[in-house]
Amino acid sequence: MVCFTRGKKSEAACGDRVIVETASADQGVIASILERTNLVYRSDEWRRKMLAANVGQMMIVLAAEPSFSEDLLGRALVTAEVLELPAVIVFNKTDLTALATVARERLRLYEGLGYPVVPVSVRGAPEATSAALLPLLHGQTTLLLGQSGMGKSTLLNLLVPDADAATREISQALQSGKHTTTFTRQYELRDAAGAKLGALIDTPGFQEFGLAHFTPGQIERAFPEMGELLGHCRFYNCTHLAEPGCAVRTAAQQGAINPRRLELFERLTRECGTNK
Ligand SMILES: Nc1nc2c(ncn2[C@@H]2O[C@H](COP(=O)(O)OP(=O)(O)OP(=O)(O)O)[C@@H](O)[C@H]2O)c(=O)[nH]1
Ligand SMILES: [Mg+2]
Ligand SMILES: [Zn+2]
Repeated sequence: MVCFTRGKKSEAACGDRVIVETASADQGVIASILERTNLVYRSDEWRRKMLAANVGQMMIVLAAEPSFSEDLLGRALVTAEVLELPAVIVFNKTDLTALATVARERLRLYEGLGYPVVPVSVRGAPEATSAALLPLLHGQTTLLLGQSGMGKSTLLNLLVPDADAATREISQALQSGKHTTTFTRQYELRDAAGAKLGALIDTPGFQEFGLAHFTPGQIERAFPEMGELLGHCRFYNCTHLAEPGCAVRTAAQQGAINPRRLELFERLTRECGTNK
């Protein structure tokens, strides 16, 4: 049934559970949205963009090509930590061997932090990809996140054959300046016999991922490598940006915190609270 909202602007997010009132034989109206277990969204100073609600885990899809942004990867991981969602990094297009070797090296840092990295080739080795990912997707509602062209919809089409989601060659996508997937949608994941295994949410590729809605406390707790250091700075309200006697900065100077991660922490802390 096609359902509409009462107001002009929809407050419902993909994955919401809603109460629907029947308006006609084939139309309904969303009367209310049930309480959410979580809501994944991004924000900047001016606006918020809802991604999905009631998510069980995140799969961040990266690829050997196009080159991925570590800033965006870091932001997705911080979101997962704040919302207490498990995060898996899916590293796609390993068939592009030379590029994949270089990109894979950049991911060692994240593996070291405890995030699983699953190398796959959705197009080159579809059966092995399904075998590697299906056990992780079982019983979960999984949010697929990533930049444009990484292969999220290709992966969705592999796992949900009747999804028929549009995919596009990267060169075409970049020339048109548009993303192939233009809206967020949840799909049911079923086994060969039709039994429900879980759900997959495909999203449009993002180019920015503002986290202005998080607090500094949420940000610092979202960095696993800082966990044991918190509370050991000279000042109890240390922001870890410039204070003397900061345990985080000392650890970074000693090489225990990667400079790329410290820089991300600084960027996110400066963004904090600009959208309340
Ligand atoms: N070489 C190679 N190409 C792949 C693989 N998986 C996907 N692709 C290609 O990558 C391109 C982009 O794939 P999409 O699935 O449209 O990417 P997307 O992440 O959904 O992009 P948006 O919808 O714009 O966010 C397509 O041309 C795919 O065929 C792979 O394993 N190897
Ligand atoms: Mg897509
Ligand atoms: Zn500090």
